[in-house]
Amino acid sequence: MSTAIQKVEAPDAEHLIRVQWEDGSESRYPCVWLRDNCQCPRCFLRSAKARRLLFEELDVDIVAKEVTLTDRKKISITWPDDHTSEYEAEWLKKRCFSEAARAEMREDLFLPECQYWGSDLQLPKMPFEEIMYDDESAYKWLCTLKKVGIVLLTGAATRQGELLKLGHRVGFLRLTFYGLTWQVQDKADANNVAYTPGKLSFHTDYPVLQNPPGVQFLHCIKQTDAGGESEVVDGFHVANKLKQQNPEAYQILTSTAVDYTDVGVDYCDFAVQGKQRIIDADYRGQAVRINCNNATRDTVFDIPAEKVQPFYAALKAFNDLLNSTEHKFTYKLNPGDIVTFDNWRVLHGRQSYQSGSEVTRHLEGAYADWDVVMSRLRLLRKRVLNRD
Ligand code: OGA
Ligand code: NM2
Ligand code: ZN
Ligand code: ZN
Repeated sequence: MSTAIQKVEAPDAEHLIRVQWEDGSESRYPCVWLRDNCQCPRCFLRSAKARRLLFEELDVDIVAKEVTLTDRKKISITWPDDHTSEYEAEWLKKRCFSEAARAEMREDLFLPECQYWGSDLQLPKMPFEEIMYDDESAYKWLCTLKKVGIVLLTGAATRQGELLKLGHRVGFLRLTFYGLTWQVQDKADANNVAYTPGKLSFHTDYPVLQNPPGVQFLHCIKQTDAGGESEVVDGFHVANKLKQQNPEAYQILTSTAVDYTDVGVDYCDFAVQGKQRIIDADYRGQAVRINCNNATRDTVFDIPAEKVQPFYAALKAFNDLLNSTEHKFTYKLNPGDIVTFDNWRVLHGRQSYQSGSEVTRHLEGAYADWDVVMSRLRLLRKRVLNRD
């Protein structure tokens, strides 16, 4: 990287420093930000990579007293109280406030790139064993999971416990009222509709929670011959379509708080209540999380009576799009498969199957948080690409 500094100046009338790079481009850094981010041991705790400087100690109107170019790789600033700060060229360059530099940093940190899909999905597949011992494969797994929203891992053992291993691989699993891992099979007195042989229409898991699990793992241990097929659909892609085709429905689903409920006993007893919008959108109106589960949507519905039917009509419009053959992808899990998917984006479902006296179908499931998964992705990238 050519990050040598040509010139640095602190124009009198401005509360910022101008850095001119070797290639002729210029970056501007506000003085208050520079003082706030002084990297000296008094202001910054290296061992924690965290700020020691207290906000109370920061003068938000501060202006540099003197700025010097130490060598072409470092600048030095003296503040009015004679405290001095040094900043390296490369460090500054990464933190440039230009739109382009910020976009680059944003993409690097959060990998926002999204590859939409419909029934044409080429379901990404990777051997479970490979991602378990090979860092490059694990990195590729998590990048694809982030970008496409779904990856099938194949060749796991056909017994319980594989998801605990996968949990260790990423860091740790998310404990919920259904346990650290949970068994999807036909159960007597099922405490969840998932634990019956019935059809599960498109849903996301656990929208009753304030922070629904970001990532879901489903490990097929036993599969029934007839029925039990899986379905997935790209919720963000379909939300975009709804926004185009039926903006009124989109407006309703992105603004109406829906009541969810989950009451029962499993890992311990629980009585959970929550409110979520079916489609969570960001400031631009772009969907960032789908919260949709028909089974746990509460009978209590805390909206005015006249808004109820329009809400149902909007949800039907969304549900119709989810189920259109153009959008949904159908496949069947085989014993040893682990489907890993973005539970904030991908809605999943399954066909019904025959109940019997024996267990004919058994999946083990688990959740992880996106914070944990993205953390592992960044660490794997650093190791694989030998960066930072
Ligand atoms: C679930 C679920 C899918 C399946 O347990 O929430 O969606 O194939 N299961 O049984
Ligand atoms: N299970 C699979 O929101 C939900 O109730 C989804 C959760 C029971 C852990 C199902
Ligand atoms: Zn300092
Ligand atoms: Zn589910």
